[in-house]
Amino acid sequence: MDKKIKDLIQNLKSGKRLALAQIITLLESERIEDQLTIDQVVDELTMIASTKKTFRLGLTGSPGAGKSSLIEKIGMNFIKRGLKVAVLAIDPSSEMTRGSVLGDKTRMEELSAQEEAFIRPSPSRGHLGGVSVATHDAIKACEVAGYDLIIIETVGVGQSESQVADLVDMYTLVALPGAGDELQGIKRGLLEKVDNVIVNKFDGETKVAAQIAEKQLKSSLSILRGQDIPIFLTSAIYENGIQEFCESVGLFWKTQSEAIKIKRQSQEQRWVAHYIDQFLRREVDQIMESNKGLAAGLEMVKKGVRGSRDVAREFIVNLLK
Ligand SMILES: Nc1nc2c(ncn2[C@@H]2O[C@H](COP(=O)(O)OP(=O)(O)OP(=O)(O)O)[C@@H](O)[C@H]2O)c(=O)[nH]1
Ligand SMILES: [Mg+2]
Repeated sequence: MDKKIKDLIQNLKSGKRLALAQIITLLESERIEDQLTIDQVVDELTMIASTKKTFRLGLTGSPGAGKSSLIEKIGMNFIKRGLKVAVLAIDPSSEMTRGSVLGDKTRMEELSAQEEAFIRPSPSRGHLGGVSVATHDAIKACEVAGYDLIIIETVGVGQSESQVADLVDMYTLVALPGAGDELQGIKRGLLEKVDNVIVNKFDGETKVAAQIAEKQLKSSLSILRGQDIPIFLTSAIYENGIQEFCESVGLFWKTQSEAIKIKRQSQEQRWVAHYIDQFLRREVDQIMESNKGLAAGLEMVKKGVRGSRDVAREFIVNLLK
């Protein structure tokens, strides 16, 4: 490891924000020449992070459900308990423009002004439907930098739910008032994975609809899971229900450290497969760019003389030879 990186890790350990931002940028790098360094950095971060009693909370829900508004309140709640809070917001729409970054900052205005808070929007890249492996690594960087509570915000799209579930100690669905789970586009896969649900916007005109959503989700969850999944009715605007949710996070964090440890161990094992997915994809993309056989195949697809499936399969067969 070169001296620059060693110094960076040293600064990270002493809690310097700039070092944290720089390390996360490195972890997000897709440059081939950075990958070996990233592997070494992540190994080191993993070792240091494993000694910390942190908590990783994931909030997933449709755009506009109120995730950022809730995180603002949840974050402030834990900062008032004397803890440090990091927020990693994964935004699929921000890939090109980093569009809603500003939106997120204004939704988390009070939190982002705190000395004890770190907020990092990351564009989702790659092919994993919203979460990149960099997020898994970035959590550890936040922990090494001394953050106690790490909150991950994701929009539950694509295939990302199992990956998000593998990132966090507690996985929370943020649902909107009104329509049942089908109409809200909440996927079965997500309902199967979450540890609890927040029905937000339990206020004003949407108050009654929130209660209806709670009832519907309760019955869907009991059929699907055969066990009680806690549901919280909240208003991020009026700060209702937030305290109860934070209490339950705090209780779980405090009393379930052994269960959390075991959960993280099996998550870490599953990350081997997630990393393989990502690494393979990256290698294959590279090969695809310069592969003559594939280029010829693509030409034939264009002329309509060969099928696309056929060309794809031939490419893979040749690759694995
Ligand atoms: N009435 C009401 N509005 C809320 C509540 N929470 C959030 N909102 C509003 O809902 C809109 C979306 O809130 P955000 O916190 O940005 O939602 P989000 O889930 O983070 O949205 P994305 O990041 O775009 O996916 C904003 O206009 C908020 O002011 C709530 O509890 N009650
Ligand atoms: Mg948001």
